[in-house]
Amino acid sequence: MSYIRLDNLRKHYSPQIPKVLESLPAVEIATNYAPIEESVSAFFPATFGLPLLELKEPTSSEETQERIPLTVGVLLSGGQAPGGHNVIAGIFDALKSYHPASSLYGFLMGPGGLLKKQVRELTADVINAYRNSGGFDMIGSDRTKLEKKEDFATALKVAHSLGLDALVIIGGDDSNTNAALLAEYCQAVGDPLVVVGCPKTIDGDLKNAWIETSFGFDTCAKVYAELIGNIQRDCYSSKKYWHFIKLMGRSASHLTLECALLTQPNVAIISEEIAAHNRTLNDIVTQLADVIVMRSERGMDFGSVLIPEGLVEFVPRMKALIVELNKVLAENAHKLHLVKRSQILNYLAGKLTEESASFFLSLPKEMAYQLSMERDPHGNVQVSRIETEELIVTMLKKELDKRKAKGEYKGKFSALTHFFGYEGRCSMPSNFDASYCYALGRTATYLAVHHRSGYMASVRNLVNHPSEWQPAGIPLTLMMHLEERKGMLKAVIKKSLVDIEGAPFRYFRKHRHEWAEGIAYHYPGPIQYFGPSAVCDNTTLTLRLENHL
Ligand code: FBP
Repeated sequence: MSYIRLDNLRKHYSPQIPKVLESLPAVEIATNYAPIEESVSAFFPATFGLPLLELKEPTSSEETQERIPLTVGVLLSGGQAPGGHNVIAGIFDALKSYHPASSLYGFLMGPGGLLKKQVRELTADVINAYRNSGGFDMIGSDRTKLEKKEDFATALKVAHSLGLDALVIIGGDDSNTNAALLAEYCQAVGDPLVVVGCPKTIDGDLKNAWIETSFGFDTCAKVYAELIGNIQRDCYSSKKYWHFIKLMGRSASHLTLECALLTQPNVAIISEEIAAHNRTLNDIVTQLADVIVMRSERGMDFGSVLIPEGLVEFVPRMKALIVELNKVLAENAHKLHLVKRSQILNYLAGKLTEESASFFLSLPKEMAYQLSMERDPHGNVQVSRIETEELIVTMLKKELDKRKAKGEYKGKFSALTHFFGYEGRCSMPSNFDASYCYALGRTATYLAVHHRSGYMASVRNLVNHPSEWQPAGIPLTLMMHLEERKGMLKAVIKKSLVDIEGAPFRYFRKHRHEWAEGIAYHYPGPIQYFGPSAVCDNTTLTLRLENHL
């Protein structure tokens, strides 16, 4: 029998593309204007108020201008997300079909590579080696922020030295906010460089009225759901463990919710609900203990619990502590290396309010250390490294022991913890993400061809067949609102959290009691790349429910 490696075979997969993107589309101004956050205009005097754009099939007489080769730069920013290479492939193919002498440069290791002019030309050989593959290793990524005037001036100098007509920034909300700032800078200094963004993040929190989902979310959720399903089947087979599974998603719980919809665990904690009801860690533990006791009484000393990695930041008391710690860490950054590890917790506690200090010191030591770790360049707590699942299990053991002592619980609690994060972020993109990313890349190129700067490439109608997807250009400033960052009001792209009145959460709320009480596990199995379209081309349940399917 012959043998073919899937990753090799996959290089030859042809993403399905919207009809509109098969050849150079025309750009039309959309008539359905959305409400605008006027307060943002002060921060973006040159680019605020751009119209929404739709890409349409051109009429045959439409293109009159001579085509001149374009030179475009691209960079990946932030955490990896499946499909990034296909965005680049989409940009490349559209550029070459626009004019074969066009060229594409990739900046190495993200925005940092742009500032240092670390760059490689992306030729057909390079692109072909990475088609439909996971990861960002074609050019790498980092979390360098582009937000200072000097950074923009350096970026422009680099762009000029390479003769760039356009720069495509593939990133999440913060990276696209920075893309908007660069576009604004270019406009303000009269530079013709076109800056276009693409919506990336496995967290799924870069979505709004115009962006249906960020790329990578679909694949990641499917990978995690496969693993959760496998664990649940093991759990149901041996009937002896409780599995506590933390899932990536720095702030929003979209990944946890989608995985819950796909696998129907006994419990899924959704951070946004915890925050909405002002629940404490003790409330969460009490609720979990109630489910464990109830299942035990029914003869089921086993189960599955999904925990979003951002949970700690949504528990009000913890949130207050993190805000204080952020400030203390920033103010004392230059002195911290002088403090011994054995003294660091007391040192930090000494600088917190009395209430936060006593809460901080009451936490398990490891957790307190994890909360004190350096923030990422955007000021975020590195929640992936906080072992919330361990904290919850430790607290649960105590609570169940108490109940046992009172004769309220007779079961056996044997807990195992897991964290699914990095194992999903670079996986081979699903058919959906492969096609979606490719379409985003083509859209970005066509926005550049039409000199539309300050836009995010968008592809909509995603629950339909890809041929019916609708590409568009969304003004970056349209997605912004004002937020306080490091004590200052800034205009930033708004992060989308789980809407607890939205259809996906309502579906979860309606069913979670039956999932808690019995066995309703689903075992989704691995991502399918071949087979019936209804199995291998579908996207998330979140999107289906949001579209009333
Ligand atoms: P982005 O928001 O940049 O897409 O990154 C998302 C994410 O994968 C989070 O889910 C996670 O908390 C974080 O990155 C981990 O970051 P790092 O790669 O720096 O450890």
